[in-house]
Parts: sequence; structure tokens; C-alpha cells
Amino acid sequence: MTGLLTRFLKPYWQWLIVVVVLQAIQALANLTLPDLNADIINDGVAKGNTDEIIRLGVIMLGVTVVLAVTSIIAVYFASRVAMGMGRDLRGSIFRAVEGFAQQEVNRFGTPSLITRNTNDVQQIQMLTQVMLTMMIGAPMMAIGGVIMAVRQDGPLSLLLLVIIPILLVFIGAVMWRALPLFRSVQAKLDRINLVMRESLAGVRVIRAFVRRDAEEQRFDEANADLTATALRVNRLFALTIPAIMLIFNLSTVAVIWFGAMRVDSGAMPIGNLIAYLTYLMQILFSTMMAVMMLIMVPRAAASAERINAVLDTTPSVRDPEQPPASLPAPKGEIVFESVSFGYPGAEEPVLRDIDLTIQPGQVTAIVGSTGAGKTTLLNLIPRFYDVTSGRVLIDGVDIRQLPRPELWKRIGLVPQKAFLFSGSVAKNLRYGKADATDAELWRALEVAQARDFVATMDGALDAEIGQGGATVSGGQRQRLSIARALIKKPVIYLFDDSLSALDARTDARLRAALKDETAHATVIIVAQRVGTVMHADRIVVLDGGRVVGVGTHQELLADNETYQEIVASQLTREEAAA
Ligand code: M5T
Ligand code: MG
Repeated sequence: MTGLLTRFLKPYWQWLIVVVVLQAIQALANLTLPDLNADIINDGVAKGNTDEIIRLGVIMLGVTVVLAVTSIIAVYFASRVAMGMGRDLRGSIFRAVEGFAQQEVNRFGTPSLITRNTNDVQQIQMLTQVMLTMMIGAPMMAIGGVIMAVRQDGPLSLLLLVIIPILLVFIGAVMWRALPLFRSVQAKLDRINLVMRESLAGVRVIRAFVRRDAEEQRFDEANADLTATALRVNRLFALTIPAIMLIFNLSTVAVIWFGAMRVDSGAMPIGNLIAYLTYLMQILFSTMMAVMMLIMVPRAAASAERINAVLDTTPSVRDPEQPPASLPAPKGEIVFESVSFGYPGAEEPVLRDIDLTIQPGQVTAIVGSTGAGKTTLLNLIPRFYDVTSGRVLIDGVDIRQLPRPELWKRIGLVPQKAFLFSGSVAKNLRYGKADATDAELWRALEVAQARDFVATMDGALDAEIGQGGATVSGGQRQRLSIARALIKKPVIYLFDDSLSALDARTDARLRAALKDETAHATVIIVAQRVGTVMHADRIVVLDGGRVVGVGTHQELLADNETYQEIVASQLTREEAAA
């Protein structure tokens, strides 16, 4: 944790010094007040000297004003440092995650990455804030208090040798019991989050399978579990606070008891006894605070570890260290050279010995049963994953040699799970090209067969789309994400099963419109429906991660068994021959 804190607090070192100095001034001011009070009693009240009382009173007032001003400024700067550090941390985590390849995202899990950037950062931020406002001041107060107390009366201070250890042992024992409880409260909160998240994500499935009662029970169990542990923590503290008060009060009684004897014998002025009592409270209180603050340390340390795990991860897909000095003009030729690929952690490769050349100006279709590896093959092109062996080349350059922005500029991807952002239709489309005019947007919508339904939406281009595309249907979402890719005008189009949610007529119209739009580009269409692929210039048949056939519909129909099976399962003979 210290590494993380030093790294992220470093930019704020000037402010940190200001905070420490202010805390020191505060501690000093706090420590002089009882001493001044003692003087008022000894030199003013006891001797009936009103002038002295007023003079010392004004000084005390002055010290109090200094105290008030410094604490306000100290808290202000401490908060700025803590919040600023939180902002920097969140920024760094976000940037680290953005650089992750799919592999790293899968390893951490999306929800965990989110908690790391919210809850865990907050823990660190809170610890910093508390550290700067209390933890620096408390030890100064405790040590200073002891020095001042000894100055008031040496022999009476022997009592501190008894009182402080008792307090420390007691608080230590409570912490020792409380810490595991705090930790398990955290774990149980995570569990509640998990159950809640799952039931929200799966709310339709739960209803459709009439699992509401079971789901409610699952939640109730996790909820009751959390409550029970939280109650145990509270019971512990319900006992602790009166016990601490008891220690405080018994100490006061002891100080008054022995102090009174010393005052009586004339060894100690009465004012010193009063001041002594105040110092005693300052010492006990700051000791207690310092120890209680330590509770936050293990929790924050665990958070720091989780954050470090993200920040220290090197993405598996990286930009080349030395990109080639000049790149060929983008044409869109894609070559797979004996490519094999296996998902990290899986034993069997998903793709084996793929050799393929895909030409610009052609439509290449990829067919194959579900799980054949079609999506995986497409995902290698924008480097969501890197090949296990072999190479993928675009226009003759290994894609690992291309800086990724260069690579992505060439590619328009329509993923299998169409994803839209919350915001207007126009805003979503402009992910393809930030400065696209409305006319360009309409033109892309027209090609994507989305013009009609967007025109009837409330606000048309400015119509709001809910989070993840909640307010449009599956087919509409597909067409909007096709339009988004078209606006980009890349040299390579990748359609991953992007027409699956369309009826056959819209599918056909869309392909016809695409043909003119993408005449010079490389187009790869993954599809299940033979009707979607049969007019492609070339069809690649994938089976179990291998290419088992390449050719036109007619050629494959004549001699490719896998293709014949796919066709037979979908079309009548006459349709296939057409
Ligand atoms: C091919 C496995 C999957 C399947 C094989 C996306 C993904 C897939 N797989 C993983 O282990 N991890 C992953 O993240 O790879 O899967 P695919 O490439 O998605 O197949 P497809 O696109 O041909 O199938 P479909 O259903 O989209 O037509 O064994 O377990
Ligand atoms: Mg797929």
C-alpha cells in the first residue's frame, strides 16, 4: 500500500507539507490552552488580579481563533489532497483497463473491475483523508499532552504509566475481535452485490422459469447473514464505548484524588490540577483516536492490493515498439498464414492451421455450425486477441507491427452482440466518425435499412437510446450498429452474424444496398443462414476450427460435404439451385 500511496501522493507534496505544518500548529495551540487556563486560575483568580485574568483571557481568545482558522484550512487541504488522489487513481485504473485485451478483462471480470475503480479507490481515499486530518495530529497531541502534563506536575504523572497501558490493552483487545468481523462484513456485502447483480441481469429468465421465490430466498439469506454480522459489530461497540467512558472517568477520579492531596499539601497549585485534567483527556482521547484509525489500514491495504493488481497488469496485446517507418496505403487485403489460436487457459486450440487470403472488392462469407470458431476468427483481425501461432497480415504488414489506432482505422466491425451506448441515435452513429454531417448519417441509415424506423422515432436522429440499446429491438440494434460501421468508411468490413435478427426480405435489401456502398472494400460476412451467404463472391466453410472448404455457392454445393449438410438443413432443393 505504501508504494501506491507514495506514488499517488507525490504530486501533492507541497500541500502535504502545508497540512502537516497546520496540524502541528493546531496541536501546539490545543496544548497551550490548558496551560493558559492554569495561569488564569493561579495568578488571576487565586490572587484576585482582574487585569491578569483579562490579559490571559485575550491571549486564550487569540489562540482559539488561530486554532479555528488552522483547522478549517487543514481540513480543506487534506480533502483536496485526498479527493485529488482519488481522481488520479480512478483515471489511472480506467486508462489501464482501456489498454487491456479481452483476456485481461476476462481474468478480472467486469464487475470486479468496476468495484476496484469505485469502492476500493474510496477506501484509499478515506484512509488518506483520515490520515491527514487525524492520524498526523493525534500522536502529536498524545506526546505533547504527556510532556505538558509532566510539566504541570511530575509526581502526579506516574498515574499515566498505569492509565495509558490499560487503555491501550483494552482498545487493542476490542480491535482484535472487531477486525475479523469488519472483514467478513465486507465479504458479505460483496455477496449481496453478486446476488443483486445476477438477479437484475437475469430478471427475465427468473420470471420465465418461475424462480422468483428461490431468488428472493437466496437474497434473504445473504441479507440476513450480513445483518447478523453487522449486529455483532454493533454489539461489540455498544459495550466498548461505555467501557472507554468508564476508563476515562476512573482516570479523572484518580487524578482528582491524588491531585487534591498534593494541592492540599501545597505541593501543586490548584490551576495546575485543572490543566492536568484537560491534558489527561487530550492524551486519552488522541490515543483512542489513533488506535481506532488503525482499523482502516488493513481494509485499505486490501483495496490497495486489488488496485495494484490492475495497475501492474501488462496487457497481452500491445502496440509494436518500433512500428514500420512507412505503411502501405490501406487497401484491405487480409492474409491468414497458418494461424492457430487457443483461448488462454483452454487446452484445445479453437482455430487450427488457417490459411486464407481475403481480397478487397469481394464479399467473403464465413459459414459454419455454432461454435465452429467464426467469431474467434473475426476477433483476431482487430487484435482483440493475438494469434497463438502463425500471422495475420493486412496489406502485407503483420498486424502486430501496426500501431493499433492505425489498425482500427481500417476496420469497421459489427459485433455479434450489437452494442449501443446510452445517448441519442446521432451520438451513437458518430462513434464511427465524430464529425459526420446529418446527411451522412441519414445516408448510412438508408443503406442499413434503418432510415424508416429512425424517422418515426420520437426526435429522429436525436431520439434517446437507453443503456445498452434498451429502447430498440434486436433487429433495429443490428441495423444501427451496421450504420455506425458504414459511417466510418473503413477498407475492411466485418459483419459477425449481423443480419441474423432481420427477416429474409430486409436481409436481402440490406445486402443489395451494401454492395454499392462497399464495392471497393473487403467485406467479411459471418452468417448462419445460407440465404445470406449464397450470393457472396467466396464462401469459407469452417468446421471445428478448420477451413474445410473455400469456393462459390455452386462449387461448394457440388463437392463440399459440410456445406451440403448446412444447405440441406435449411433450403429446399429448388431454392438451393436458384
Ligand atoms: C468457438 C470458445 C467457445 C467455442 C469456440 C468467444 C469465445 C469462444 N470460446 C471461448 O472459449 N471464449 C470466448 O470468449 O471458442 O467460439 P466462437 O468463435 O464464438 O464460435 P462461432 O462464432 O462460430 O459460434 P456462433 O454460435 O456465434 O455461431 O467452443 O467455447
Ligand atoms: Mg459467433
